[in-house]
This record gives sequence, structure tokens and C-alpha cells, in this order.
Amino acid sequence: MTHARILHGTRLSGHTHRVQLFLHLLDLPYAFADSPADVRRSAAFRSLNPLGQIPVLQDGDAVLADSNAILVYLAKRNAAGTAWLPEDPVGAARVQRWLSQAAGEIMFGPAAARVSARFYDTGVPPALSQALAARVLGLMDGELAARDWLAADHPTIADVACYSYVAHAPEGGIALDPYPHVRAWIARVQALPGFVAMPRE
Ligand SMILES: N[C@@H](CCC(=O)N[C@@H](CS)C(=O)NCC(=O)O)C(=O)O
Repeated sequence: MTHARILHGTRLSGHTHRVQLFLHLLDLPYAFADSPADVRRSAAFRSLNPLGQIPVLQDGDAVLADSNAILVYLAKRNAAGTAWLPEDPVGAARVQRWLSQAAGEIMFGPAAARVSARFYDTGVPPALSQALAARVLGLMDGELAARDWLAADHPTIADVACYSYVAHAPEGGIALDPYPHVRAWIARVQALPGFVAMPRE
């Protein structure tokens, strides 16, 4: 019997996309359970994630919420000992630094600006999301001037976690023109074998 792996999410959710992207980069098959707001409010979904948020990954008996936690799980479960999640203390901390950026500045910056522009009011003031976006994109651009990848000299889950909302930042009115190294990094991520895009519509 095949191992059941189900990703609950929506096709325009960047948090879902970062998990999808990693599943594709690792060439792991999965079923996709579309989970719009009415599904996320259901008791069945809340039993998977009491926060009612996507993504959720069911992998056999494991039920995992939070996109970055799922990236860590997939790296340890399916790519242990590979470069995707370094085990050494400094390498692991460098990856975690960008996972924190993905859950902080990127979520409340470019991700919030995109959601407010395209879907609903997040409650994050536009001036704050613009300021956070400028802060994190400036940081990324500076670091990517010196290296091809965010946390190491090779791709890691840091790049996977940060990609979706940064690549789609223009949908929230955040131009990437001032950040040439970020744009070159986006192209490098898109050239990875197995890359899958998040739809624009
Ligand atoms: N920290 C979570 C955030 C996930 C998140 O905010 N998901 C959004 C969709 S992109 C969601 O489910 N929003 C509905 C809600 O928060 O009630 C993660 O990284 O997975």
C-alpha cells in the first residue's frame, strides 16, 4: 500500500506554495486537498490544525501544521544528511535565521501587502507592510550580493521558505526593480530541478 501524503492548502497561498515547492524539489508525490475558508472553519479541519490555518501536511500518521515546520520535517524525514537542512550548529542557525524572516518580516511585509491588495484586508497597515518589505528585501539583496543562496553556498530550506512571497511581492505593489540580487536569486530558485510555480491567477 502506498504511503498517504496529503497537503491541505490553496493554490494561491504562498505558505502552501513553499511546501508544494519543496515536495516537488524532493520529487515526493502527494495529494492536494483544496482548503478554502469554509473548509478551514470545519470541525474536521480544526482537528488537523486548531488554528484553522493552511498549510497542513498529513504524512502517514503525522499531522503537521506551519509551513516552516513542515519544511523542517520534510528535510529531516526525506532528505536527511543532504544540504537542504545543515546539521552543524552554525549551518542550522543560518537556516533558522531565514525561517524567522519568512515568518516575520516576509509574512507581515510582502505577504500581507499581497493579501491586502488581492484578497482581503489583513489589518496590517500598508505603511508597516511596505516598511517591513523594504527592510527584508534590502537585507536579502545585500547578502545575495555576496552569495548565490540565502543561508549557505547551496540551496537550503531557507531559500524555499523565502521564495514564494518574495517572488510574488509585485502583486502587493512592492516592486523588485531596486533589488537586482534578489531578482537573480529568484531566477536561480526557478531554475532548480523540479521547480513548480505558484499561479498568478
Ligand atoms: N505560520 C503559518 C501561517 C499560515 C497562514 O497564515 N496561512 C494563511 C493562508 S496563506 C491562513 O490559513 N489564513 C487563515 C487564518 O489565519 O485564519 C505557516 O507558516 O504555515
